[in-house]
Amino acid sequence: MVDNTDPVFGGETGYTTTETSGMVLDFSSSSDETAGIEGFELTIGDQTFSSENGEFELSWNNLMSGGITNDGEYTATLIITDNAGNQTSQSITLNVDNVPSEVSASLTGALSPLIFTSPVTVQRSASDINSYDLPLSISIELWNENMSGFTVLTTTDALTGTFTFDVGGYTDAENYYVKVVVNDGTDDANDDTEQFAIDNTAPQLS
Ligand SMILES: [Ca+2]
Ligand SMILES: [Ca+2]
Ligand SMILES: [Ca+2]
Repeated sequence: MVDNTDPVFGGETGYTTTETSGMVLDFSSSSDETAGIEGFELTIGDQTFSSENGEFELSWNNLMSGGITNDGEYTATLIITDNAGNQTSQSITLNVDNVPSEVSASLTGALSPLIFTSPVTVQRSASDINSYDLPLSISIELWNENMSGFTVLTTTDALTGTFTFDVGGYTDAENYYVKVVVNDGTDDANDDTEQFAIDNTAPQLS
């Protein structure tokens, strides 16, 4: 039997997953007319995975062993070999989406629970499932009525803690907001917002 013809690639050339999740790649629709396909090899970074039927079920640990440790676009190389030794090479794109950080915030003030005078304390707790995204950048913002503008009260990279600020100079209003924004260095910032009222006016005698 003479077979000088390369195998024909079949399947998708791009795959997407999220950080910490695995990925299933399927090239089983590849074909070789004469000799038939002997096997498939997929190389990610310096790691090579083998498959007889063209299906690769890769865990996150498998992907990490090939150097994929964060969100981004990566390139892998698939080589299909037929039983006569002919080979076809195909570039495969692996997209990894970021997992946004988590954050929660709570407020306490002198007239808790909702109407505050100074001092106001913001308690925060932030986390990210991907340890390589740390340290997170955390911003504590004070938004005015109807969320039409804000001031950054402080920034930090400490995941948990409290921040206290003074509202003595602010105009009384029912709808101020504290927004705690957490960013893991990607576009996927996350936040938690708490509404509160400021009352700096003493009761009037009538
Ligand atoms: Ca062939
Ligand atoms: Ca990430
Ligand atoms: Ca993340």
